[in-house]
Amino acid sequence: MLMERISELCRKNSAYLAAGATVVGATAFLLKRFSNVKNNRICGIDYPRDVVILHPLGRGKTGPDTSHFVIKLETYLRFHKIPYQSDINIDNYKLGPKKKVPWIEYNGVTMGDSQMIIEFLNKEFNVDMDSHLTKQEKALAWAVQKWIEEYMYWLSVQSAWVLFIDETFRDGISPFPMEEKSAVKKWVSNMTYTVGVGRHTKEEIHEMTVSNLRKFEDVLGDKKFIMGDKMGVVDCAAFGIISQMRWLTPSVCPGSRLFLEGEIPDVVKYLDRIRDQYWPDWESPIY
Ligand SMILES: N[C@@H](CCC(=O)N[C@@H](CS)C(=O)NCC(=O)O)C(=O)O
Repeated sequence: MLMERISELCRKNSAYLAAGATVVGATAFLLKRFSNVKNNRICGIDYPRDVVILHPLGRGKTGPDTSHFVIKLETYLRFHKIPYQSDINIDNYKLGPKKKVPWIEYNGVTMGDSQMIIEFLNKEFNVDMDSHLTKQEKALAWAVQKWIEEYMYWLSVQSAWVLFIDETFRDGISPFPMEEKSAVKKWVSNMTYTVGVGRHTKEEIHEMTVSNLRKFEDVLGDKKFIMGDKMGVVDCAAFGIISQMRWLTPSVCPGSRLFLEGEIPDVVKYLDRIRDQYWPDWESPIY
């Protein structure tokens, strides 16, 4: 009886129902369009032209950013004196096109991944930090860079953000509030487990960290930079990762102890050289 009544009502009011459905659909479409427009920042309105807008992670007490790859990119920007502004937001890693930091906006282009950004800016600004290298030297520099970025990076992350996370938060190295410590540990542990480094014991990680830092000391020797007298992109990457191991990792970490106890003097001189030249504001960056 009730069903019959409902279908009769529907038949009589089918035109109204169709119109209602159209209005609901159109509203949903417009809302979606509107929210997309809001997310798409417009160059010249939401941010200035001809300036790289850098989206970093966040400051630690002992260094300008807690992301290795932000420091890599910023060192490159400073080397070439490319004008940039940092847009600090602790959620930046969720907002960028690759859901990682760093990411940039430049004259209408939004881009993630430090290496892709460097290659893009090389073209935009007609610069090339590696122009002094031969083809073979470029390939060797790339191999060293990937060792540091894809292996030492994860050892560094596992140490600072899993094994010594209590000290990382206690010592003010973390830009995240204390109440987020457990969530951050869980998030990072999931990543390092997936990558593989998170499956090693604490002792194994310490041993790998120490032995890789010593190998980096051997690669450097008494050279000013990794490939000789001139700085290249590989040095921006190495500085990004190894500066975190020295200045943004708790001093109880066996890797940090190597720096403090004078065991890797060439690495110390190398980091000091780059910091003194490009990061006079390391302790309190002028953003
Ligand atoms: N290959 C990327 C790596 C960037 C990266 O791993 N960034 C980390 C911070 S150092 C990040 O955003 N992690 C957040 C996540 O993976 O969810 C690049 O060179 O930019």
